[in-house]
Amino acid sequence: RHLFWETQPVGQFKDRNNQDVAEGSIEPSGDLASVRQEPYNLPSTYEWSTCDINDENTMKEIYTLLTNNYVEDDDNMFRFDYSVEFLRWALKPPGYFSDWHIGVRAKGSKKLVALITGVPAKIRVRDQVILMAEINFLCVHKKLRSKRLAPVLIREVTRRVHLKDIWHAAYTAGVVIPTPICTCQYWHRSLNPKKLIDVGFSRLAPRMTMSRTIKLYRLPEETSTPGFRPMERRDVPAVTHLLQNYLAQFQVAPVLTEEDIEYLLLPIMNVVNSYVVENPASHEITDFCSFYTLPSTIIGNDNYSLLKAAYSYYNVATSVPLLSLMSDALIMAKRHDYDVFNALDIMHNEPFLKDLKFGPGDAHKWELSTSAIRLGRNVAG
Ligand code: YNC
Ligand code: MG
Repeated sequence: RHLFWETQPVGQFKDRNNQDVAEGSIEPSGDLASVRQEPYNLPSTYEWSTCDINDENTMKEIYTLLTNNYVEDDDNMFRFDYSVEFLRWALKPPGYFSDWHIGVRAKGSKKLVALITGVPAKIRVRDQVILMAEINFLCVHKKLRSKRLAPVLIREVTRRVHLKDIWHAAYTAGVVIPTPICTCQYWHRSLNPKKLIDVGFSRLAPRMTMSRTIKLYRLPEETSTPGFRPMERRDVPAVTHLLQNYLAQFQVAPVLTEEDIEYLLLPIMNVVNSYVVENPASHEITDFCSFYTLPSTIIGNDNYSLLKAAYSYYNVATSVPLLSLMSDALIMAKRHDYDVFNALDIMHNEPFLKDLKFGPGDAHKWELSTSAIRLGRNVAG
């Protein structure tokens, strides 16, 4: 039973195989005038606090809450350690709303104890483009878990999304909640196998020595694609074009403008790395790859405290095989001293994962869900 989720306008498990339940919006788009005007009630010793993410101190408070209380792997060995710069990047996309950055504080100490955030995004679902909220960074302090605070946070962000006349949302979770439209799995490519083995992220394979393992994962120093270089502002129109064409083939995908691409993909040190392939003769931009930086705290290890991880973001290959482009991305990540390169088995990633020596993660799967929208079962990411 999901006592909270059963009350929400999301696909319900009981309808999963019911052919009579039509695809599309679950509720008709709401009536702005009927949206509740007051915030939902919190337990009496807590209060709502809209987080001003332009304020350095508030950003540090968010950072501290997440770095100590956010997502861990199933064995509680690693915990996401989003940097302040990354959080700023994730929370301030074009058109963001300040009042979708929702904190909960203890009334007495004013300590930040919970968070939920939303940012606006245009998402195409088959042939319909829908303005949605992307919900992320739901976090309740470890000492306040299992007190049904999460449903209050979710109701409150829903109310504030509705107040902007937006009636749909997209989000991912490492737990199964009613009802995913897509499930995917992380794959990991060792860049620094010795450290990964030392900290327990990976294990030495049977009959493998450390030195053979290091040799197995060794990468060339130099990228292989002629014209491969970091993306610059002047590349934005070409990259937008490449990416829009690429995303058009998927059943669910964001709709990205030049303004979005400039914001999301122009390199920011230790946040996002992006590379283009510029044809040496024609100067045309033919290919593009990118990754973002999300380190994890290594919990309780005497020798290492941080796992430096790169996560595959958007990649579009037209002039070279995707495999070569991704190999160059791995080389850049290695050169920047990342320990591991992660990718999900979505978009066109699956074919290159095995060839480039990625291994499947044993960590939980991430489920993409939508709120207020129902999809048939034959939708693929
Ligand atoms: C979760 N991750 O099932 P039921 S992902 C959604 N996403 O409800 P309590 C979740 N719901 O089953 P706790 C969830 N985890 O009874 C749990 N739930 O119907 C549901 N972890 O609440 C759960 N961050 O407060 C149950 O649980 C109810 O104290 C139980 O708090 C949960 O950001 C949590 O993994 C996750 O900080 C806050 O465990 C806490 O355990 C925690 O008793 C570590 O809650 C960090 C972590 C989640 C990362 C993420 C996306 C969140 C999406 C939220 C849904 C958005 C809906 C759309 C809203 C806008 C709509 C419009 C228009
Ligand atoms: Mg709770």
